Parts: sequence; C-alpha cells; structure tokens
Amino acid sequence: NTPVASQSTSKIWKLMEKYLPNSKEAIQSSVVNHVEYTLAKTRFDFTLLHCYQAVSHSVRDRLIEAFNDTYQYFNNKDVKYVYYLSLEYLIGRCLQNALVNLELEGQYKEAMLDMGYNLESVYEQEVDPALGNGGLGRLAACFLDSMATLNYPAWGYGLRYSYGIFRQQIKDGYQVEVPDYWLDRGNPWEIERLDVNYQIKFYGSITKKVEDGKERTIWEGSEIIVARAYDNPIPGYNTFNTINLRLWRSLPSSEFDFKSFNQGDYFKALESRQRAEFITSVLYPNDSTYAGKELRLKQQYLLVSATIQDAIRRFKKKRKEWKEWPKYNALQLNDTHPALAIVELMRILTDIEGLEYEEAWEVVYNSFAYTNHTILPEALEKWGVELLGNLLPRHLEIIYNINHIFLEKISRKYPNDWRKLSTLSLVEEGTHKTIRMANLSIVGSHAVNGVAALHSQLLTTNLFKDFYELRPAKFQNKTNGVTPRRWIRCANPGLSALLNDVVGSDDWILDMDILKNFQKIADDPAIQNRWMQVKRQNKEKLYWWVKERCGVDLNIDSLFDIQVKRIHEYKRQLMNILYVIRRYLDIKKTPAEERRKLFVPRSIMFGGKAAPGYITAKRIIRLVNAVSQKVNNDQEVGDLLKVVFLPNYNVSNAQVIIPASELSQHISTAGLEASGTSNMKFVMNGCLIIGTMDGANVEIAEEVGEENMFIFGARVEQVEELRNKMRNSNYRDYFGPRLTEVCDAISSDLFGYKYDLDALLDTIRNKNDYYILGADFESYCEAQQRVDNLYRNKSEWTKKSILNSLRSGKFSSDRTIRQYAEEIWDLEPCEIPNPSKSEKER
Ligand code: OAK
Repeated sequence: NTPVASQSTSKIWKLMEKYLPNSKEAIQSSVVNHVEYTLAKTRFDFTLLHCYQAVSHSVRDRLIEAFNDTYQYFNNKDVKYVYYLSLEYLIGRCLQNALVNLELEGQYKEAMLDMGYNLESVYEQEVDPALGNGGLGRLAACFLDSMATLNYPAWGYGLRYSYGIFRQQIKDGYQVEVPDYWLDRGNPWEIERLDVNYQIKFYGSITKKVEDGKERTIWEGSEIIVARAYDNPIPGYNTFNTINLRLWRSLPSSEFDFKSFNQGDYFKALESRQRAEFITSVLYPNDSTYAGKELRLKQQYLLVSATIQDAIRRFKKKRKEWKEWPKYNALQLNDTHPALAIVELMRILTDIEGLEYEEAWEVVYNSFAYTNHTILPEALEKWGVELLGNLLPRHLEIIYNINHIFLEKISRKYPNDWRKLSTLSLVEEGTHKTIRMANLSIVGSHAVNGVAALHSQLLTTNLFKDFYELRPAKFQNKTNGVTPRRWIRCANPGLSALLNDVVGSDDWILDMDILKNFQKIADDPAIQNRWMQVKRQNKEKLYWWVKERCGVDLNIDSLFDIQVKRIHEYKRQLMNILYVIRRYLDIKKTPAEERRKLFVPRSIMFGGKAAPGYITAKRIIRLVNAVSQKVNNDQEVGDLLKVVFLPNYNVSNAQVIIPASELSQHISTAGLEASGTSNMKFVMNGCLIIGTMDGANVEIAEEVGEENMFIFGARVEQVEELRNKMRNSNYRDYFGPRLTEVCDAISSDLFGYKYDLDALLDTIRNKNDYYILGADFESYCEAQQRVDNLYRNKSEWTKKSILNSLRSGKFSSDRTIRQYAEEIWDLEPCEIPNPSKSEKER
C-alpha cells in the first residue's frame, strides 16, 4: 500500500472526477466496449449471454463509481457503521434491480432495443444467486436494499458459497437435488479484492503466560487458512449511496501447508489446500433445523473472524479508544449463526489488545444485538463442547468464563433458584454437554428482537421468559418488511405503472404509506377494470411459465391459488393438499350439471424446497404430485380443478409467481411461523390471504382489515389444549368425517404411492398430530368456502385486492430498517451528494 505521490494523485483525481454519462450513445458504447475489451468477443458475433455479461459490466461500472464514493464519504464524515452479519443472503438477480435503483431502466431498454436486443430477454440470462435457504436469507437481502436506499452507513457480511441452495428437479413426482454451481459463467457483479485477506485459525492449543504480573492467554491455531473478500455493490434507490455486501471465500494460506511441503509430502499438502477451499464451498440446505456439523462451525467462525478483523482494521485507522467502539460500530446478528462474533471480539480485546475482562465486555455488550427468527426447538443451535473445544479451544474457554460471571450475578439475584440457573446457563449439562448459542447471543447483546409482534411476545413469555424477567428492557420487536423496489417495481411493472397513475408520481416507492390516501379508488369501476387487467397480464405470464415447465394447461380465468415457501410440517402444505383432495371428491360426487354452480374453477399451485434429509417434507411433495397427476387427467373434472407443483422455487421465480397470484396461503399452526415475509409480498401485489392468526398475518389483518382476508383456525392460546385433547382420542373422532374420508381415499391407493403416503398420513393419524391439522381442518374448509363465494363477485374481490395493496405500507422494509437504526443501532443516515444531473447527462 505505497502512497501515491501527491502530484500524481491530483492528476489522477482530475482524470477520475468525471462520471460515466447516461445518454443512449454513452450506454451503447460502454456495452460494446465490454463486448470487445472485457469479454474479448467480436462485435459481429456475440450471443444473448454475452450481451447480458457486457450490459452487466457496463452497469457495474456505474455502481463502482457510486460505491467507492460512498465509502470514501462515510470515512471522511467519520460515521457510525452497522455491520449486518448473516450466513445467508438470497439477493436474487442483480441486473434489473440495479437499473431500477439507478433509475436507468428506461435508458438501457431503449439503448438495447436500438441495438436489436430486448432487455427483458437479457435479464433472463442471469443466474439467480441463491446463497440462502428461505425467509432469513431473503430478509437480509431486503434489508440491504433498504439500508442503501435510506442512506445508512452499513456493511453486509456473509459467505461466498461456490454452491448455493440446490436446484430442485421433480422426477417421477419426487424431489431430486441438483448441485447449484452458480459461478460457472462467471459473476460480473462481484469485485474480487486480492488485497483484502485475513488469516483464520482453527484447532491448536492454548498457553498461559504471566507478563508484568498479568496473565495472558495465547492461542496457537494448528490449521491456518485465509478468508478473501468479494465485494457486491448494493445500490440504493433514488440516491447515489451504494453499499457493500462483502462475502468471504476460504483459500489456503501459505503457512497452512508449510509443514507438509517441508516434510516432502506433496500430495498431502495439496489435499490440505483443497480442504481449506472446501470450507466456503457449500451452503447447508436446512431451513430452521440445526445440523451440528464441524464444517458448518468452521463456516460460522470464518465469517465471524474475518468480519471482526475487517471492522477492527477500519476502526483502528481512526485510532480511537476501544471504549469508543460502540459509538462507531453496531453489529447485528442474523439469528445465532454468527453468534461466535461476540466471543471473537472478546478474545481479540482481552488476549491481543490487552483489555481487562470488564472493559472488553462493555465494548462487546454495547455493540452487539441479536435477532431471533424462530421458536422451533429443532432450529436452536447447541454446539457440543467437544466439537467446539477442539476446533476453537480459546473460544470455549471464554464462553465458560462469560457463563461463570453471568451465573454468579444470577445466583446473587435469585439465591438457590436452581431452575433459573440451569435454564439461563450458556451450558446445557447432560451426557452430551452443549453450548446454547441463543443464550450466548442474549447475554452478549444489549438488544434482542423477534420479527413480528406475536413472535416477539412469545419470546418474552415462552422461549426466553427467564431472560425477559431478568432484563425486560432488552427485548424488542421489529416486524419484518420487504423491499417494494424488487417486489413491486421490478416484479410487477404493470401494477407500478397503475400506482404511478393513481398517485400522480412514483413517490410510493419510497413512501408506501401514501398509498393509504387513495383508498377511494377501490370502488371506482374504471380503476377496478385496470386493476383486473394488470392481474390478468401477470396471470398470463405465469400461465406460460407453468406450461413450459410443468406441461400443464391452466385456465387463465380460474382462481390462481398459491402456496410457495419451504416445505415444512409446521407450514402445513399437507393441510392444503388434503383440502384439494376434499374438493376433488366433492366435485366427483356432484352431478355434472351442478358442478359449475357449486365450485369456482381453481388452479392450486404449490412450490418450495424440502431439506434433502427431511423425509416427511419430501413425501408432501410426492403427495402433491400424485394428486396433480390424478386430478389434472380426470376428464370429468376438466378445468374446475388443476393442481401443479412449481419446481425450484427461488427469488426469480417468486417474481413471476407472486404478482400472478389471487389467493395465497399462509396457514402455519398458530405460534410457529415467526413472521413470514412472502405474505407481505403477496398483499402488496393485491393478493388475498387465507391464513391463520400467526406471525405477521396478525399485523396484516390489523392493517388491511380482517374482512379483507380469510382468517381461520385455532389461535395461539388454544393450540396446547387442542393437542392435549387429541392425545387421548382416536383420530377418526376428532378428524371428523370429511378429513377421515380424505385419508381413507389416500390409503385406498386412489393416488398410488401407498407406502410413502401412508407413512405421511401417519404423522397426523398416529403421531399426535403435533401441528393440529385435524383440529383446524373444518375451519379451513369453511374459509375456503368464503373464498369461493367472494370470487364469484369480481368487483367485490377486486375491491379487496386493491385495499390489500394500498394498506400494505407498514410492510416495507424501509419502515423496519428505520426502526432498527433508531431503536437498536443508534445510527444516523449519511447521504452522499449526488453528482449533478447535468454532469450525468453529458
Ligand atoms: C432459518 C434458520 C434458522 C432459524 C430461522 C430460520 C428462518 O429462516 N426463519 C424465518 O425467518 C423469517 C425472517 O425473519 C421469518 O419470516 C420466518 O417466519 C422464519 O421462519
């Protein structure tokens, strides 16, 4: 890092002070230049893929200008940063999003059309970076968009997995997982930072040394690898601010194999280099379940250690006192996955920087905050002490230390309360002793939040009750949100144009709450008509998508009824498909001439991935496909009922599916879905929800009005009692005849696959029906009847659709991020001056 001589610096500054112009000609020449000089393709022969790559590079050039200026400006202003730490980011495709946020989509569309390319086909060339499982990863991506848009000084930190979540194929009705090597055509968006590398240590031993009467601990790792930074610019909308998502990739370090090379074992040395690269190779494909594998712990520590080192390097450049750290840094833990960051910062402060334990704790405690994303017990991370102590011996020691000091305080406050002591402890005793990462996260953070009002309340009354009683002020709620840029502006251009006309500007993109002022349009027949036209166009797009991928011909006039999310028992896709069968049996029982009077034609679609080892979830997919095969080929039923499984649900497919949907299902057992975020996307896009009073559905009902949703099922307070009732009775008694008949039909082999499907049904027939499908089924059927009744009245349906959309303002992630910034991070926005329009229009 040799400084450049000041004279040449000013020369360079002169050369760099001009920004890329945005005229059609300038865009075209930058694209063509990239075809020739970046891709080394001839102008006379380049494919659509090359076109996508060149266009992306030309957009990236613009992002880089803004990105470098942004952090330079933040640095000059000496601002406080938030560091968002997450093992997952589901950012989705970048090109359209970047163009929309830079407000250049129109210019690029025209420039490309002039060169003979349709920009939408160019978009389709992009792979969807899928470095996450589901809700938690997508939330992180929405948050980055809002942090950039609202000009917050922020950094996202994560891992650059070579393989994202698997691609889901359906073969003979079963899910098949195909590896997602998403980088095989390169990634024009990322910037590899050859000069940003940090050493990461594993294993080894600790020694204690006494220096000047003070004990010092030295941890010597026996395996050393390197984490290298890959930067991904995240542009804000309607601002020049562009922030960074920094993803780490593991690489071998020269120190790592020094020994083996010296011992002359060449192949062994190469093997160990490959092991280092393997760490960031694969994303663990489990959603809300804990795997407990050493490789996963290595991933977590790599993220944590590299990020903390990076943050410290930045902090030290300003040479501030350690006690000033919390004034300049907020660290947000996206669930417990990066919780070791608390311990890593403690280790560096005490072992390396020489701070006293209490001083270090002040620094750590006041900068960290933790978000919980689930109360499912199977998701709670608990690392075995042997595993943790072997991989990170010093970290385990520090955890014991934190726990010791914490429990001492507890026993002073609650003498002889052994129950409290054992529930609050960071250590779970037993034959297999473990470290509870949630307890560590709570103890080490000054703020803890849930992701919807109901969820946050359940944290304080159930899962974290004792912690809440200890420090109630620490516990907060931050209801999730989603970005209207990707989920309306990009995904639903028709609706965006309509909203622009209604509002008279596109101000709603930054302020969704203003839509509330236009509720009177919901009754306007002309608007209703246009609203229906937009929905129909979106349905047509999905129609072709389904025809091409599933070979099913849907009736565009049928009600598009959709449930897309990870497949999980608590989300109750099983209840949905059992109802589909109920409907099928009812149609078959009805005389042909009465069928159309009694049943609204429906196209019921399911989509979502099952974790590869989750057998019950895979059987649910098998059942959906078995029903689909039977029903879709039944001539008698025709277009009254179609059932489709939409393969490989991901962000880019969601952008087609959500705007086309009319009814969407969010039907988890009350209390089990922390928030849900697709429910918000559906509502924004004018979709009606059939759902339980769970997660953010409760707040959606508050905003849009219960009369504009189809709410059913047991409330949270009733669930336990229903479970107890069922435990002592035969399933035939509490299922009732309608659900029993459905189960009997499946067991009679009506749909084939008897072995798998009986095993699936046994999860509700003989395993106590933990998710209370049996108890909620009748109320679900009634809600479905209300759906049919309303859909017959197009105008009433459309009115509710409009109101859903106009009242969804609360669920913009802009609102959520403002709350985090003000109530947890204590963070001020910092907007960089926008280079003048005249400069850019040259
Ligand atoms: C994933 C792994 C471990 C723990 C939680 C998750 C997760 O994805 N949780 C989901 O987070 C979303 C964002 O907060 C919520 O909307 C979902 O309800 C929740 O299941």
